[in-house]
Amino acid sequence: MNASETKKSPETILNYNKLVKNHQKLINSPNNPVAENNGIFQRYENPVLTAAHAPIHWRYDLNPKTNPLGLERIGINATFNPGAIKWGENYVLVVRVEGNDRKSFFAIAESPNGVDQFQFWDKPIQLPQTEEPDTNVYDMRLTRHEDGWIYGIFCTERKDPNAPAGDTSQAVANAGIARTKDLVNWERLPDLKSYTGQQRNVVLHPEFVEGKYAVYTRPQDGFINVGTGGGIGLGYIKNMENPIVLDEKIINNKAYHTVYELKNGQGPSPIKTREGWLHLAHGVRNTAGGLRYTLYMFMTALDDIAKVIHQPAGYFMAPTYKETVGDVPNVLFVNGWIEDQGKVYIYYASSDTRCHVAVSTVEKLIDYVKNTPEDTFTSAGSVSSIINLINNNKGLY
Ligand code: M1P
Repeated sequence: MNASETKKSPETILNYNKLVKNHQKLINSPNNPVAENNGIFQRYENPVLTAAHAPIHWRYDLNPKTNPLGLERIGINATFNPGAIKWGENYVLVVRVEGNDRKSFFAIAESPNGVDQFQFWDKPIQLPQTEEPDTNVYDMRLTRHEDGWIYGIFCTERKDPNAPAGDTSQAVANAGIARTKDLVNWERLPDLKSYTGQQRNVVLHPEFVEGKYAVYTRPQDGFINVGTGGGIGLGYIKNMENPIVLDEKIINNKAYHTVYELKNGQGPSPIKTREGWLHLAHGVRNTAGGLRYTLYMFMTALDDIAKVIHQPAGYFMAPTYKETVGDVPNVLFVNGWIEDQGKVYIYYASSDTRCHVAVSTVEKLIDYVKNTPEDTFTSAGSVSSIINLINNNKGLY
């Protein structure tokens, strides 16, 4: 190939300029609250992150010698399930970025206001490996622990060594653990050791409990099906450098004919309030159209984090029509929220494809968990709750 053949053509230069311009336009487009809300939380019009937010220099070889035609080299398929943390004045997400090759990895995106202008840092996180390399990693929960570290607990997935010959999809899920003080340098700790099968949706509680680390778990028999496992568990770890979970017990179980009938999982680390710990979780039920993932809330006691003291019936958030569409349809999933001076920024993802924000307040969420009727587990019970409300409203409408 001679020199003139390797030069960028005018058409290629035009394409690059257009790419950069459109990317900047996407990042800088304002995000407005949607017109309607239920008083509990405020959704926003646009996703805060999509695959198109991935930086151009992650995707394109910008060297005219090696990419004279200006083609995309590495495709990004989705950005979803972010962990979240307030970082100085800014709002930071540790995003699950998934390439066209199906591998997920973590990358940090930062915004000055929490609802728009999220921009990825220069490079994805290069996560240190254990002796047994991860095949795939995803869904990092961030916890600013009172020991001074920021912990990121995530799912690490590897091929099941006991899968029958010819079965190329069986995997084993476990919790990988990394910690940092600056979000740049990450120290990898050993993977979680628990005695209850596979683990996904493992989350660190931010405070010591009787001198131990407390972790929310989700024991499961298989990779997808929780089987006889399931429910949100709570266990204790003496030393994060040798993370063995002790005394694991289920504090919030799956239950027949609820939105968390099939399985559930703790979302982000809980928020401490004057009334108790606010928890956000996902619940899964089966339908003729496949699994449906919605978000629900509950509150645990300040003096006993194993005790659920309030749990509203049903879901807190379910996918809107637009949110039902994506790689894995009908899914809302959450593993990041930020409490900031009484405001709560909930970073949820839809259909394993993109990230959104919904904004509420601690005050509203406490009211929601305390005063929404609990599940009665029957239709007649649901009607009773409505009749009570109607009777209390008599004379008021
Ligand atoms: O595809 C929906 C979600 O499925 C898994 O969650 P769970 O373990 O509760 O079924 C995870 O893979 C999650 O990342 C994904 O969003």
